[in-house]
Amino acid sequence: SNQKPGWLLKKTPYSLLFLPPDLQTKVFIFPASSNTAAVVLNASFQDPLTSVTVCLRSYTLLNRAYGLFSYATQKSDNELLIFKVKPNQYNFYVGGSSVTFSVPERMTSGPQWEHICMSWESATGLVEFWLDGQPLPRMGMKKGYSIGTGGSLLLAQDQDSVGGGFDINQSFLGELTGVYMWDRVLTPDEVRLVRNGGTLSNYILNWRSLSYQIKGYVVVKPPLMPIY
Ligand SMILES: *[C@@H]1O[C@H](CO)[C@@H](O)[C@H](O)[C@H]1NC(C)=O
Ligand SMILES: *[C@@H]1O[C@H](CO)[C@@H](O)[C@H](O)[C@H]1NC(C)=O
Ligand SMILES: [Ca+2]
Repeated sequence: SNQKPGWLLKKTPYSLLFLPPDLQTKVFIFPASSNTAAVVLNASFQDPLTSVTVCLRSYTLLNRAYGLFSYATQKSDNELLIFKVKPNQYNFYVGGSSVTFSVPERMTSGPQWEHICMSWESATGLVEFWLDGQPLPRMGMKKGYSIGTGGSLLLAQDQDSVGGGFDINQSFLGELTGVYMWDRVLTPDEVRLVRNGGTLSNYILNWRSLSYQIKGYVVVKPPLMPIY
């Protein structure tokens, strides 16, 4: 067919509006390990962040390390980073420091989507990590710090410089969906709501209205099974 990539362009009687697409029924597929594939996100926040929450869902069979969510500034390539070291270990970075969450073995066998929410607040330094709706014991780092503006934000790689420095052995191979970011720490009720596909307000990143740019081999498709 000659169907145009409709998401960029929505006609109204009076004007052309450029609306970011609603990806509710879509996933990003990263079909191959690479040091080029990534989804670059437009997360414009005007002031340095003293609180933040990031939520996303991932689906992968990888056993090796990979970057899921990477925000790099001139000051630190790991200004905000969600990095999975191995199936039972997540590392979260703020301002170049990190905490490690060793998570329990999964009770069920077989592949499944994994939902995470990670938050950090400057006032206490506390990091919250919610895995499939369960909070882990909190840890802390970078008390008093602020996450800088004007950096480069992307999915599926770990930046070692602003916008680059990818390592194929730390690339994500699999499927991602439901990526959200707020400049606050979500309440437990809000985390549950997000996990169940509900909507909140005041997003920095909103999967239902996402400004993104694909780099390299990334495919956008519906999931093969319902996610919620
Ligand atoms: C990024 O987001 C900001 C605020 O939502 C918007 O003003 C800007 O046009 C966006 N940039 C791109 C390249 O989409
Ligand atoms: C990635 O890992 C493979 C297998 O361990 C290794 O042979 C290769 O040199 C690594 N590549 C890089 C860029 O580190
Ligand atoms: Ca890095």
